[in-house]
Amino acid sequence: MAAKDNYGAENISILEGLEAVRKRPGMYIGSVGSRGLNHLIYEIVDNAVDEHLAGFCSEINVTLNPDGSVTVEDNGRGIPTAKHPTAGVSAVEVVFTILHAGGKFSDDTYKISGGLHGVGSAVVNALSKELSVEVKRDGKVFFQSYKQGKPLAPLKETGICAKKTTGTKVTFAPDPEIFEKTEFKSDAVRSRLHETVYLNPGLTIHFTDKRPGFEADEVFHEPEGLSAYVKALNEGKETVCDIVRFSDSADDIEVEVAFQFVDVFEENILGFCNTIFTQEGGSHITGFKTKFTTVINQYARELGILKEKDANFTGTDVRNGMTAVIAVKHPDPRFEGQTKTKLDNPDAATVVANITGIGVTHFFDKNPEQLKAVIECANKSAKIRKAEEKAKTNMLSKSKFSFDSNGKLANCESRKASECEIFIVEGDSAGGSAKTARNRATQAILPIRGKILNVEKASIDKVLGNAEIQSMILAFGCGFMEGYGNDFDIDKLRYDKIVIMTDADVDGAHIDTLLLTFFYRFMPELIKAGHIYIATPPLYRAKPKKGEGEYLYDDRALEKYRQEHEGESFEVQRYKGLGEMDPEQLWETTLNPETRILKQVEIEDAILASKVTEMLMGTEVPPRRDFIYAHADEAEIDA
Ligand code: 2B7
Repeated sequence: MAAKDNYGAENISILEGLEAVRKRPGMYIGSVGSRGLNHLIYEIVDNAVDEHLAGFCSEINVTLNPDGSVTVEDNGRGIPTAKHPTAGVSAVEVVFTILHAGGKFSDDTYKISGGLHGVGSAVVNALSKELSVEVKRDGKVFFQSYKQGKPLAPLKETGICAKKTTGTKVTFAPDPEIFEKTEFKSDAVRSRLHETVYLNPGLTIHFTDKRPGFEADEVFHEPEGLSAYVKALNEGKETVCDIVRFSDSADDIEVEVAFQFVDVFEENILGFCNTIFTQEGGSHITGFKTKFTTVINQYARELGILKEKDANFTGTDVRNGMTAVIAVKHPDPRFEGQTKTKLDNPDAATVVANITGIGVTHFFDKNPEQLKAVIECANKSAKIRKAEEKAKTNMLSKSKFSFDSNGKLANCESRKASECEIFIVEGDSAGGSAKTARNRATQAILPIRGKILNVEKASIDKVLGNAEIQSMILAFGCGFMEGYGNDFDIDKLRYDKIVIMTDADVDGAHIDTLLLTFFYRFMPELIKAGHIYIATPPLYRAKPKKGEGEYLYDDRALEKYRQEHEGESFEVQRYKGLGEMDPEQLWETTLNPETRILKQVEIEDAILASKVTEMLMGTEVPPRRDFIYAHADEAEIDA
């Protein structure tokens, strides 16, 4: 303890502070898993970003070192090195050891980015096996190092440098006593750094991974800022208008907005305050949304698209297809909500609304054609919403008391959703076999007949009027059309797994595609949360004269079997459909969790299915099963 002489009452409370962080790391960084680990990097980087926001730092280097430590370096002013008037140690030491150092050295509007409001450095220090800091300032180089947050010696002058060379360099190694694993996940770090430069167009971040096997070198710099962000978010999508961008400030609140409409049926609106991602939204987002709705409705009336008797478009209508990023800087942000990521300041709503009104009007006054295209998106959404509202009232009145509208569902006995599965089975005969074969405690069977309606093509009221679709919606129990009727509630889902089970032929593939399209359009959350699966029944059963038979799931497996059994005689049975299997075989190959193969559907698969459906609208050619499967997640034995 080299710094012993300095240790008075103040220092005891410092040690207590650091100990509190080590005792409850989750309170400060969320978790001690890989997210929390990465958080250490963000805390340090955020301090450098603050220095950028203060106007003094243009470059940040982030290096993952071969020994598992991280180095973050900025070219800002360097943390002040002079003795802190009350703490009796250098300001550097205060920053790295005192939990409430936030803002002490800062100008008024300084504290702007980052999560822990200035105590990040001390938290990271407390959770590091070792940490060292080097500051260049006033033509001198200073150094101090710590172990588990405790200084090994006071800040020391170690050399000289050019007077104009200034900055801070921090190297730390996460403490394995605290973290489950101490290996950083570079993908998450890189995307966070990329996000940071979209929000700070003047900043360059250089990322280097020097760990053996992970070597990487990348420079993040986005001089186009939010426009580039929106462009990246919309990559690969068909655009409906140009990127609209505006920024201004009022009452000390800076506002920057970029948005663009694309040809998709959803909205994607991201908010930031002081470069912190506001996951739960808040006043800045509300201000933007409210004003945007008003402006579009005014335009729609002026243009006669909405007639006097027509109701206004809803907010959801006018944001159909919108991708937007709204970033504000607020001198005194307040965050509320479950994860403290909802901006609460009412003045942010007013300022964003005013600036949005001016910005949006300015753009659309000059670009009437684009305005019409955007209003057309709202119109489409409104039509669907109205049809759906009507259909929903009809449907609800028909089926209030039952969740099996036509008596086809063979439900399972358990009511514990986490252990329940529902199989959507093509055809009554396969449905019958499946009902006999299943484990009735946890497995429900819903037979559907023939080809369900093409949901891309049909209007919403027809879709919801379709008996097969009604049975599914009612069986699942969680409503539908998230974001439109606002009726969807994933917590009400009755089954953990929804398994599509169709014949291994082209018709089966077509039904898979239609079902995926339906899920994608009406219940995308089910896919995103990983509840949708496709069963893979075997195509063949091969049986040698002597010995056990074997199920083969595709042609490749059959070919392999042939090669392995060359010279032996064996029989191959080809299953043309699920109906050809007896209940026992169906159980063994497709239903039994121990032996079956399920493919979990990812949202990309469903997007693809929806595209295929769109592509095939009006044609008779069914897509090949391979086409879906080629893009499905790797097959996994689901145990
Ligand atoms: C609230 C605390 C954390 N700080 C300063 C000044 C510059 C500065 C910092 C920093 C991370 C890794 C390289 C202010 C602010 C402490 O007070 S922290 N630069 N960089 C950093 O942590 N980078 C500062 C006023 C005048 N001179 C310097």
